[in-house]
Amino acid sequence: NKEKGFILWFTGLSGAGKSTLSGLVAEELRRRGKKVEILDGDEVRENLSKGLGFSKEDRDTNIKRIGFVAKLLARNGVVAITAAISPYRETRDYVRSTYPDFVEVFVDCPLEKCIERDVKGLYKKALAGEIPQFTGVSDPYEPPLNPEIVVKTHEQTHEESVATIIRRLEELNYL
Ligand code: GGZ
Repeated sequence: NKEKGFILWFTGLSGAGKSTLSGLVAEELRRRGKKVEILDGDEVRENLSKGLGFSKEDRDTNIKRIGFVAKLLARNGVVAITAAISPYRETRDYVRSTYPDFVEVFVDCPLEKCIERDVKGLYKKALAGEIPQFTGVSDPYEPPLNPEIVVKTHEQTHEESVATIIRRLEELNYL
């Protein structure tokens, strides 16, 4: 079981900390001898999903592509880490249904905190109406109901969140 690949699926608002945490978790897993790939929302949209927008249909297409590639990697022994907003519960659950070893990490951060951080200035634009269909502002985000892991990035340091994730992966017998 511990040699198996699996999908580690981060979900959460823009600016919640998905990319940062996925990078830190990847580092720790590599230190432990795992093969790891990260499918980051931003990077996927420049390559695999180039040309897709943010309608429900396009987001679902994006998420299903990421899920498909993650599955190919995981079944070859790689830990496939994904970090896309993946706002729709049903679409996440669909991806879950395509692969048995699927671990969902809810990066829980209140919208107000994400707006305060606004690392890329996107919330400011979205709140001004300059970016339509912006998740959390003018587009839905459906939090997971039963994620395997929850980290609260407004209450925990990144190190604590990484430790929470690693500990839980050990409990689930993936490490
Ligand atoms: C949400 C948007 C939008 C809209 C551009 N809504 O924080 P970021 O900047 O770097 O990450 C966000 C990224 C979202 O792409 P995903 O592929 O993760 O989304 S999804 O899972 O819903 O397919 C954000 C930026 O793109 N961005 N416009 N309207 N985020």
